[in-house]
Amino acid sequence: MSTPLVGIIMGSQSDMGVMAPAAEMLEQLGVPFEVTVVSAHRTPVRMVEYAQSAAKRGLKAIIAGAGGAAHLPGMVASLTTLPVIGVPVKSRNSIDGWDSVLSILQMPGGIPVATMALDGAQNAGLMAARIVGAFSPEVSEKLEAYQESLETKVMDSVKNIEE
Ligand code: RP5
Repeated sequence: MSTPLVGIIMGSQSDMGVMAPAAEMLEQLGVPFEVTVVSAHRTPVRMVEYAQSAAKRGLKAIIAGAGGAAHLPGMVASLTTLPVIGVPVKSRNSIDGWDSVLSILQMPGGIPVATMALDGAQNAGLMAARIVGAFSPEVSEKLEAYQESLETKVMDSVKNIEE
């Protein structure tokens, strides 16, 4: 197994269903990754250790998903200079997801989090792959092929409609 280049973390095991597409995307694009649960509020020391060791362990980007008072992505971003991609999770006690979106999106100047759409884990996987792909021709080629496959799908549907 190669050294993970992307870390996928989430505030609770209950986020796994929403976060799985990030892992699937990275798998499909051949980007090695790791997945674990890190809670900003319930395992704060673990969060600090994870974020502070991430770059030393070889990670190039961190995808962090959380719901409700979703402080994990922002706090992790404050503890590393790696790019952090935030996924707001619409958890069951969520105020329609807005709590998750706003607590990840509204970062103070100086500490950026690349915030995805609500439950947007697939794009988080793609964004992390793009970061890795900027330095890896192999991953970049797979991303190109992926985007071509999206175009082909749409053009096939156009043909079906027009026939
Ligand atoms: C957040 O609270 C987690 O990210 C999750 O989205 C939400 C609910 O967590 P559980 O109560 O299911 O553990 O911290």
